[in-house]
Amino acid sequence: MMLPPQMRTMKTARRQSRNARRGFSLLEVSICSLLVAVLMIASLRCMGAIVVGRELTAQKGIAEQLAEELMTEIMQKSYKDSFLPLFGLEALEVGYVNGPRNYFDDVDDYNNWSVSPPRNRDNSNRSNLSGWRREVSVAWVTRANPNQTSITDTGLKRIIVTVKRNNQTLAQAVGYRCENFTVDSSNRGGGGGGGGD
Ligand SMILES: [Ca+2]
Repeated sequence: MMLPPQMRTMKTARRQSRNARRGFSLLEVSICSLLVAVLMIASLRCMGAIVVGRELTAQKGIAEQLAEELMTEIMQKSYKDSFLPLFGLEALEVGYVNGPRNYFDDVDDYNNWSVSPPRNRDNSNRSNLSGWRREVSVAWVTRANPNQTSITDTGLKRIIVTVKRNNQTLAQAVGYRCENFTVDSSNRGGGGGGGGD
């Protein structure tokens, strides 16, 4: 049946209004979906950062322990060799340049020690430390300014132990050893410095 032009106009207007409402609803849904997606991405990034942060904190803890352990070992040694002391390994010790460290008997024997992965004092390997490295540098420093190195024996040595994982430095320990400082090894824990680590 043919409707009058006025009624056709009203019907068309109602249809257009319904379409407009439907289009607006779809737009709202789209915006909501986009917001949810953005929030999910932000949440995942946040979770990822937390996981990475925890992993890095755990690795730094291991690195600090490795650095402290080696520093303690070095600080228990003599300031210098008792027989014809040189800076570094003495003549009869150069065969132990790569360990075992059982034969290191003074502080500067550790100079340039760099091994990956870290080893026990008897040179045996340690487990679960693939990609890790411990490095040691020893230098004479002036007493007036311990940050300033010296080419002559000042009676004070600076020891730096650096621990890296995949070439990234995660911990560094700095110690100073005086010539007139004597370590009382009987007062140290862990069986007086014995053992293999
Ligand atoms: Ca020595």
